[in-house]
Amino acid sequence: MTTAKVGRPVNHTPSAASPRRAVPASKAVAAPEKTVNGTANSNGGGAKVMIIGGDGYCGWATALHLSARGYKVAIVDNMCRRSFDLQLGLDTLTPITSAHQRVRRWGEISGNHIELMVGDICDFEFLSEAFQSFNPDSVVHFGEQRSAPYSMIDRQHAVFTQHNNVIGTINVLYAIKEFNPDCHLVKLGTMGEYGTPNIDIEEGYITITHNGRTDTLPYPKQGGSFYHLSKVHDSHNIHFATRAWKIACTDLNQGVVYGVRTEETMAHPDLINRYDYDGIFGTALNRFVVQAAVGHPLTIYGKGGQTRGFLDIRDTVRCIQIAIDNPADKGEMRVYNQFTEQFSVNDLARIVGTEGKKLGLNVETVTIPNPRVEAEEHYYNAKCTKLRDLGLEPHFLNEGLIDSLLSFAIEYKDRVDMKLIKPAVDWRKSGVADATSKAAVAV
Ligand code: NAD
Ligand code: USQ
Repeated sequence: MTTAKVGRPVNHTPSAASPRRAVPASKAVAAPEKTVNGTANSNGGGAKVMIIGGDGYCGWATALHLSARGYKVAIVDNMCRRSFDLQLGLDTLTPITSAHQRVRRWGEISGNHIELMVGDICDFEFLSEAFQSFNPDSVVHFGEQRSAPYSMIDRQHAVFTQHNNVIGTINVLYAIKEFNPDCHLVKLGTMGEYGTPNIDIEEGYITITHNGRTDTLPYPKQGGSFYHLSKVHDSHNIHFATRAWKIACTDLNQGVVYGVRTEETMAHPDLINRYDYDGIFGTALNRFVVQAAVGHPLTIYGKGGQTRGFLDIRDTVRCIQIAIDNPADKGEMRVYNQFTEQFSVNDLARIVGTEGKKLGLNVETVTIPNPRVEAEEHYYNAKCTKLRDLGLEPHFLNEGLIDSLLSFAIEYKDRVDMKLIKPAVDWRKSGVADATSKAAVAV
């Protein structure tokens, strides 16, 4: 990894910041008997789960959720997400501690050791060592550049995103094949792989009859950014590898995640999760909540009819556990659509506006010329029954949840930099010149 050259996306040349060796960051602590607040159980039974991208928003919450439930967890992360903030002048709403401090504190309060391996999965030598030293039963792969706007800043960021995501995933596939052929890959895809077709969206596959013949085929993909397309390419590569090498994979096409609190991340201030609200990494509902808290009009891009699947971060962690506990068969790429409800951007603005007013906030909206190229009024009906069938009990978006999210944002509102709120990247203007400084919303 990295280089952390200011104004450039990180590259893949090893440096002192990313040791090639998969060195555990802290020594093992007591056996995983204790639970946080006494509510977790131990149904993980010591199963070994490697969480790639475990320092990120979804990954950190998942690492703690699984660790509290008796899984033996190792985090693999090269900290590039933290570098993006440094490069672009962004910051999370919440004051997050270092990855090392996080796992140390978690060990102290839970008695459960999380191994921390700092390195880049695009560096196959590092990844090989990590695989061979930890020998995972499952790998949960969150470790990608996940912002659509970041991938559209300019050519360099598009190339970085596709290189990081596609090559990283190919490396994970090779590591499983060579070192742990029985290891189940749980890969985070995205609902945005499907785009917004004028027909119902199925879970991964669609049965088509064409000229009198019928087949079940991967559902057509129409990613709306170079980021979303990196996930499409991952899905194709994984599908091929499952067939060629009999690898078992579950591809989770996740919708937009909202919320920040999980039981474990709220157990101590050092465990708090990141919360992005800026124009590059902030996602729709999380942004609207912060905007309402600081009196910024809610930024609706275009007509606001853009409809997506959404889920609470407490359901993300539970979906991952369900996927781990119900592995795909060898040679199978199982696909689940991981969201619980659909909303349009206008729906979200209405909900946040209504709840904000109850808290005495003056919530306004503003229509911003859409910086993205996307349908603003469209049909959207995506299936999401498979995870429910396996036991997911969703936390739906209700008044209580918005209320608590708003209160959370109000608690941290002094940390909000208003300059970071505006949309920072225009799909149509993405060019070949280095546009980092233009996208650096803080300048
Ligand atoms: P995040 O950016 O907060 O976390 C990703 C983590 O992966 C970061 O800690 C980063 O440092 C690490 N990483 C990236 N490239 C790496 C590499 N080459 N080697 C090692 N570590 C690397 O993102 P997130 O919001 O937690 O998303 C996690 C995954 O879930 C992503 O794959 C994303 O595409 C997917 N997803 C996220 C959402 C959402 O709303 N946040 C929705 C759908 C899907
Ligand atoms: N939007 C606004 N105003 C804003 C922010 C967003 O109107 O201030 C609109 C966007 O134009 C888009 C929709 O809200 O139509 C969703 O945008 P987003 O930024 O919340 O989500 P997106 O860019 O699609 O990406 C996020 C995560 C990504 C994940 C994806 C899931 O960053 O990692 O893959 O959600 S999905 O959208 O289902 O593909």
